[in-house]
Order: sequence, then C-alpha cells, then structure tokens
Amino acid sequence: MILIHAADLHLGSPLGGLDHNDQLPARRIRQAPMRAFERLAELCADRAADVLVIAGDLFDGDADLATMREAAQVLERICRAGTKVVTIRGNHDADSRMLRRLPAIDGLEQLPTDRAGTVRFDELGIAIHGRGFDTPRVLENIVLDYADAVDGALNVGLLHTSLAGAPGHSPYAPCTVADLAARGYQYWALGHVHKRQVHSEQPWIIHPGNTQGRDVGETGARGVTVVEFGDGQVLGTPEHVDLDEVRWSRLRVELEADEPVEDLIERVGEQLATIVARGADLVHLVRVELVGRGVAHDALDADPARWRDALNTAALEISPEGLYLERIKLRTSPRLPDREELLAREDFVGAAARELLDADPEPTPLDADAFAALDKKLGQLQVAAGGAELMPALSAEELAQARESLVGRLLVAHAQDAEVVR
Ligand SMILES: [Mn+2]
Repeated sequence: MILIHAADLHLGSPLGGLDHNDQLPARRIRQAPMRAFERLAELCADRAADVLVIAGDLFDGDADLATMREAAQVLERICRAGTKVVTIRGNHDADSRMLRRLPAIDGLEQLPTDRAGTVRFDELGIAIHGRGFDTPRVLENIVLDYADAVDGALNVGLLHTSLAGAPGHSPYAPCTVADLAARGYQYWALGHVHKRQVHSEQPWIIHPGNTQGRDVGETGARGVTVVEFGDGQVLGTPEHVDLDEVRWSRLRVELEADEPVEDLIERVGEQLATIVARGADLVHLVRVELVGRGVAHDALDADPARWRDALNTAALEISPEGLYLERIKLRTSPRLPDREELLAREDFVGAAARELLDADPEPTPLDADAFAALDKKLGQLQVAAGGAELMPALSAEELAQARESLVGRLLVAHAQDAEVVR
C-alpha cells in the first residue's frame, strides 16, 4: 500500500522577489506551484498511490477563480485514478474561500477544524487523524485531542505545525515530538515548515517540505514523501520525491587573489553548469554572489554592468531556457598587496607604509586584520603629522577615503593618481 504525504503547495501565490528582473520566464514561473501539483497527480498515478494526505496550505489564501478550477481538476484527476485524498487546512488556507468553493469531489475528504477527526479506510488498513486550522493563528496544542490509535491499522496523524518552533515559521499549533509520539500512531504527516525534515523514525514524524520553493530563501529540491505501508506498519524508509518546476540556488564564489576577471567568469560558469546538471528539465533561478578580495575586483568595480552581462551571457550559453540569474551581487574588495610590494612603492602610499610597517616589530603577513590595524595607525599618523607632510596633494575627502582602508581604498584608488600624489 502506498501513502503520499504532501504539504504547503501554496497554490495561487506568485514566487517572490522577482519583480526587478524582466528577463525571467514569467509564465513558467507563475505556473510553477500548479505544475508541481500536476506532477503530484502524475506521481500518484505512477505509484498507484492508495492515499494522498495534504497537511495544510494547499491554497496560499484566496486564490483567483482560475487557480481554484485548475486545482479542482487536478484533485479530481487524482481521485478518479483511485487515490483517496485527505486534507486539512493550514494557516494560509484557514479562511480560504477556495476550499469552501471546491466542488464536491468523490474521494476527497477534509478533516474538521473545530475538533480532531478521523477518516478510516478499513479496506486499506489505514486511519487518518487530524484537525485543520479554523483561524490563521492557532496557538494552542491541538494534538492532545487527537483520537486514540486504531488497533491493527496504520495510524497517520495529519497536522500543520512548526512543532516547538522553526526559524522563519510562525509558532502555530505548538507541540513537541514527545506529544506526537505519545498518540501511538505510526506516522505523523506534518505541514507548515517548508524545509524537509525527518524529526523521528520511531514513530515517523516528517515535514516533507513544500512542493515548490517560493523565493531565494527556499533553495534546493522540493517535493513530497512517499510511504509504503502494510499490516499497520510503515515498510522501509519513506522516500522523498522531487516535484519542483523552478529550483532556487545560491551560488557564492570567492575571488582568488590573482585571478583575472575573465577566468573568474569562466569559473562561475562551470559552477552554474553543475547546478543545471542536477536538474536538467527545470528552470533554475540562481542568486550569484561574488565575494572576497582579488584583482578581478578592479575590473568588476570599474564596469559592473559589463561583467553582469558577461555572467548572464554565460548562463544563456549553458541553458537558454533553463538557467536565469535571479540577481548578481558584487561584494568584492581589492586584492591585498604583500608587505614587500607595499614597502617598495615609490609613492605616498609607500611612504606611509614604510612609516607604519617599519615601526612594526613583527613583520607578519598582511591579511585583512593587519590592514585594519594599519588603517587605524594611518589615521593616527595623519593626525600627528597634520596630514600635510605625508599626503600633501590629497584633499580632505581623499584622506577620509584613505582612512577607510589603507590598502583597499587608498592604495588601489590612488595608485592611478600616483604622479599627483608624489
Ligand atoms: Mn503554513
């Protein structure tokens, strides 16, 4: 016998944070939550699932009528193919008119919201206990009222909860793993937390995660849990099956000190190709973040639009329909010069460095911390010298910039002006 456990489909809600980027495939992205639901219907048919439980937030709220109709069609398709569907309302669809307007579908059951209820399918040897949300904010522990386990059946508890609390999720229907285990059920089908988590194996207590990542905070594969059962027991280990249509990733690439910007772009491209290879049929939305110190910073800083273009072009070449850079964040800094390099300079920076570094009894390698210390000393030195002797040609504003970071700002920004400074 097969049970499929889904939650948090959030039908009718757009994926978040994409308004700034008009290069994205808007239609495919808009349809992604519904497409994941259709894939769930295909999965139910492929596995000849006996029961599908949906642990809340099928709808994101009051979706439009078209979404409701499409959802009803998918539910009908699932039921017609012989899979029983049992749902509860979560915080997002507690008030939803969508669920009330759904046409009666043979094989679809909603558990009550005013008390815990049980649906039994004795021919399948399964009893599903659960209670939905009657208001978006359910703050009491509703598990304590759930019915006693039915002897000999597979008892499934259906609940929308973040248990004792989960980051980024409101603390609804609070309860502990021990509260759940105490009911004596064999499987707890939870919803609400969008990240897949197996909280316990004895009994099984699982958040399957949502079926479609909703924004860049929800990276990685998304889907449902497939459970095989018989004789009142879960057989083997529940299996996660991916259903997402659009997959979010974050790619953080650290600059290497002497790597030219062209090589950096190529390296980012290789990593993007790896991401695409993990899900060839999907739309990948990738947040790229370049960080760290290196010579590539100078090029990026001088013409960020050009290198953003280069990255977008690389993405296009990797997969014209399947890879988009949701956002490119440039958070790089100039490469740090080494000690000798700094001391050998013949401009004012060299003079400042000799003044500062010669006073340093321990010639340590210059890392970011050492430069921060140098930066501070430079400020003191400048105050002591009245600024004029070391940096005669720098304006007050330039001196302020120089103080921000001796090397990062001052050295690189003023290197081109060395003649002036000298
Ligand atoms: Mn929820």
